[in-house]
Amino acid sequence: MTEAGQYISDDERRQVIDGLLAAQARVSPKYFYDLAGSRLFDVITLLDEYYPTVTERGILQRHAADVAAAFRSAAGDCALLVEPGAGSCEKVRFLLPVLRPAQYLALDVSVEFVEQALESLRRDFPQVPMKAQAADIAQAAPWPVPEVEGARLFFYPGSSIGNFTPDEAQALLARIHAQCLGQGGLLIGVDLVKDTAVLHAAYNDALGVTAAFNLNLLRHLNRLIGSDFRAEQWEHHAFYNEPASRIEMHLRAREALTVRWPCPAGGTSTLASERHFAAGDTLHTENSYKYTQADFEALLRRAGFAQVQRWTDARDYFGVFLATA
Ligand code: AVI
Repeated sequence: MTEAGQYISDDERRQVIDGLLAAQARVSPKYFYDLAGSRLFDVITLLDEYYPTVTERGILQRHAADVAAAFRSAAGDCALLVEPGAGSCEKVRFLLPVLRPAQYLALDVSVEFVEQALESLRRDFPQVPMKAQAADIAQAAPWPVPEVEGARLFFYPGSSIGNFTPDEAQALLARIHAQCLGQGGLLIGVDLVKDTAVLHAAYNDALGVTAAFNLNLLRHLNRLIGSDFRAEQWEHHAFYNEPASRIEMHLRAREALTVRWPCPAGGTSTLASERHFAAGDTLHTENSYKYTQADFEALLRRAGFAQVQRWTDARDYFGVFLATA
């Protein structure tokens, strides 16, 4: 999470500007999550229309003991539970009492945010040693996961995997598989393909919270690269792209407009410092892929996992997959 006194590296700044200048302008969904964006996302998870959070929580609540037993029988006792992108560390509460890991490691870009969450988790589970480490799991750098004797379980809930393209998702799953060192697994939450109307409503809620979450990204970009986006010139646009099996979120220009940003310090950059948008042009801000159970299982297998078990809700809206190395 980047806030006041924000820092963005030259490389990252160049990537953002490249995206703004692309034929279909785009920006990484990671820029949703400044402080306001993180709070807005928390509100999204409480909305009636946004079924993924409550559905996944229900599955974990009902099946955590089965998951722990399945992991134990496939890989043995859990020596280390690692949660990439841990955020508020809420869902791990279902696992800790039944999995009883020897250690819990929460990885996140914002280590301060996770540290706060760990304070209350430590009070509730004093027997489990816990640590937070800074890590951006989308980056190529190795994750700071300690060597342990015994099985590691990676826990990646929330269908965040859906925000990667299927190729990127497979690469990320393969990295996790490699880090299981032949004796561990991955427990992952995945949003499933379903009726288009249900998907549409989840990303176009009646209160407009998802719209505010999307528009807030413009304020964040202004702080990061000094651009002059004006939120009132843009509107939220989200739809299900059925052939690609993904929700697409865009910001659509309400009128013809030009966005400007300063040249990077030194002034030697060859990148343009403005982009014109015609009325109706969009800035693509997020993909959220939805999988069938069979397709996600196939993806896990292509990433190297040998055994896959899954649990779903009564409507088959969401799947929790346990894949072992
Ligand atoms: C974090 N991620 C899984 C959410 C999703 O559903 O793709 C982000 C989100 N975007 C709009 N609403 C929620």
